[in-house]
Formats: sequence, structure tokens, C-alpha cells
Amino acid sequence: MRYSVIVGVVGKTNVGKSTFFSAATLLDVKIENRPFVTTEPNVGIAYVRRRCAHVELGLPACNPRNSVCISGYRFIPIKLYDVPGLIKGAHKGRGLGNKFLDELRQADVLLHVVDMSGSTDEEGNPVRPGYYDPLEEVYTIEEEINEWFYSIIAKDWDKLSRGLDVVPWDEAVSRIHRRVAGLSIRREHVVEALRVAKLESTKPGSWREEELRLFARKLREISKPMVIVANKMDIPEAEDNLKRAMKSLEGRVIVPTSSLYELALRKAAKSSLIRYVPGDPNFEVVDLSKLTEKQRQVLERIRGFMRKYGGTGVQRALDTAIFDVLGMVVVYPVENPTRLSDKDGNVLPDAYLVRRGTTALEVAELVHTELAKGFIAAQIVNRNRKVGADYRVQDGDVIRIISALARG
Ligand SMILES: Nc1nc2c(ncn2[C@@H]2O[C@H](COP(=O)(O)OP(=O)(O)OP(=O)(O)O)[C@@H](O)[C@H]2O)c(=O)[nH]1
Ligand SMILES: [Mg+2]
Repeated sequence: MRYSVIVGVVGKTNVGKSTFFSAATLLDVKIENRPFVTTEPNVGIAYVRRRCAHVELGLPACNPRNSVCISGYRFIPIKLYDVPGLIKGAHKGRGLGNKFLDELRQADVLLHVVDMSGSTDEEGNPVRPGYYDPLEEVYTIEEEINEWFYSIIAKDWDKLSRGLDVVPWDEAVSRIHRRVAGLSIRREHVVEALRVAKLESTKPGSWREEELRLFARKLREISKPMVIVANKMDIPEAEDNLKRAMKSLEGRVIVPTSSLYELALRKAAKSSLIRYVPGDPNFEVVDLSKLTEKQRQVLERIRGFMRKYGGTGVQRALDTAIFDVLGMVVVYPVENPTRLSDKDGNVLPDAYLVRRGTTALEVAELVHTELAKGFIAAQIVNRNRKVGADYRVQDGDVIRIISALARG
């Protein structure tokens, strides 16, 4: 299976990264209330949630293959990484250092989990809620992540940059791009970073450290944007901190969560104690008499939280990262435009997550290289339109590729 998006879960140590990861993937990983519990990255499959096209098109059902459809929502797989925690000075080797972040070279977006309750100190040790300022945490950890990125770019920069001043600007950009290609960075990211850093058409060979740092920071922000996961919102002290964060962390995307509650719900649903669709604002108890008094109390507390925040926030954090921040769209390739199915009659079998701006030809390539080679046109079935190779697909498009070369 191919995953079109890689999401990295990063943050200070002991803030709930592995809890978030476990809630999103239902994988059992080590979770404890002390620093540096995770020592090796965890990787798993999580899902983003979108209203399924079968509902939008008024069909009774679908037969998903590469994704799942639950209660009219299509859940599309993405790859999720949970990495060891950071502390201030990690780039100088403090704590577990930051070398493990290299696992995130391929990440498209980062979820920065923050302990919004302030119940862990600078080093991740448990303290009374409200003791530590989560705003400090946001700045400190962003700095560590930017340092990691800078160190990758700064490596061998002298050698590379010398040659850049004697070639045309376009070629210089291409060479910089090749240098950073292993970081899942596209050429337009480089162009945009140079533009916002006001370094266009300058001489990279003459950049001082300051300019290289600025370039690296902008490139990180553009190529690996971040969503702040304001975690542990179930602890009362977190609420005031969140309000402050919303005010002073302007320009950042913040999603309030309780990973602890989401994990409890997913486990309860797995044991058939409740019915819960991830991302829903509520859940349903299957049989009240099967619950202990303690379980009932916990579930009621969770229900109260969800009423206040519209859910636990875990699914929303993933959806925000993929749909709002990366601006990805979902398309449904089909072979039979009348039945909206593949050749075996499966209705809307595949949901593809693609970048906004992806063309019909690129979708054909994703489905099968042969289809793309013989590309004639595409039919956007739900809009009743015939389009060419350059058509940029829209969210929810059901697309049939008309090709001279049939699928092998
Ligand atoms: N109250 C509350 N506690 C949480 C929440 N999420 C995680 N925790 C608790 O925070 C502690 C640390 O959780 P982990 O998931 O291990 O944290 P981590 O960020 O992965 O930590 P390291 O891997 O050690 O860096 C555990 O005791 C969790 O139960 C939450 O949303 N609310
Ligand atoms: Mg962990």
C-alpha cells in the first residue's frame, strides 16, 4: 500500500505524543508519566476523515478497498511517526538529542504536541498542573526543530554554495533543491522560502550564517508546516493556557485535544462497550449494565469534555493537518462511470489523497503508469465533464481515465 502523506508527531518529552499516536493508530506503545519513555520511533497507520462520496452522490453504499467507510465517512490511511521527546538543548545532545528526528526527513507535516496543562517542567518531569508555561514549550521546541533542520542544510553548505554564485539563478535554485531533496522538499518550496527570506537573486556564496539560518527556518516552515496539538485539555488548568495561546501564538494553527480521552474511547469501542466513530462529537454506550460504576463515571466525564470541545480533538488534529494546512483533496478513480465502480463492480473502491493542484494526468499515473502513457482524456463523473490532462482535480471528484492503453 502506498501512503501519500507522512505525518510526524513531535514535541517535548512526556507531553502525550505516544498517547496521541496510540489513540490514532490503536497500536500498543509504551506510555508512562516520566521523561524519555519512547526511545525508538514508532510508526503506524492513522486515518483522515472525510464525508464519503457515496453519501454526497446519494448512493446507498460503497465497497472501499484502499480505505474504510464508517457511517458515511471515508477514512483514508496516512503514515504516522511518533518519535522520542525533545528538551531544550536537544540539538546540543541534551536528553536523547535530536538525531532521531532524521526519521522525519520524509514528513510532509508535523504535529507539535504541547502539554497545555503545564503539568510537566522544562525537562518533562511531572509537576503540579499550571506550574510550567506551555507557551515557553512551544517556542523552545520549535527552536529545537528548526536547529535540526538547519544542521542538515548547513552541512557541506560551504562546498555547495561556492559553485552557486557563478551559475544562473534558476540553476542555483535547482542545485539547492537537489541538495535538500532528501527532506521531501519540492522545488516550489525552495523558491518560496527564498522569496519570503528576501534572498532571491542574491549570492548564496556570500550568505552569512544569519542568512542561511533564515533560509533554513523559512524552508522548514514551508516544507514541514506544523499544527499545535494543545494536549491534556482535560486538566482544568489547561483552559486558561489555551486562551493565552490562542491570543499570543498568532499565525499558528492550534487544535485542543485530550489524547487520553480519545485513547480510552477507542479502547472502549474496540471492546464493544461503546459505539464511537473517531472524530464524532459524541458516542453511544452499547449496554449500560455491562459497565462498572467507575467506567460509567469516566465515560460521562469524557462526554462532558466532548460537548465542550466538539470531540476529543485527535481526529480533528489529523484532518486539520492534511486538509487545512497541506490543502490536500480526495479523489475517487473509477473504471465504470455508470456504476461508479471498478471493473469488478466495487462502488467507489479507492479514495486517493492528493495535493491540491494535482492534474488528471498525475492521477492517472497514480492509478497505473500504463493508463497515463495512453492518456486521452478524463471524465469527471460527478460533474458530468470531460477534461484534458492538465485539469486540476477538485475535492470529491470521481474520475475515470480514458486511455488508449488498458490497465495491465
Ligand atoms: N490528563 C492527560 N494526560 C495525558 C494526556 N495525554 C497523555 N497523558 C499522560 O501523559 C503521560 C505521558 O504520555 P506519553 O504518551 O508517554 O508522552 P510522550 O510525549 O510520548 O513522552 P516521551 O515518549 O517519554 O517523550 C502519561 O502519563 C499519559 O497518560 C491527556 O490528553 N490528558
Ligand atoms: Mg513517547
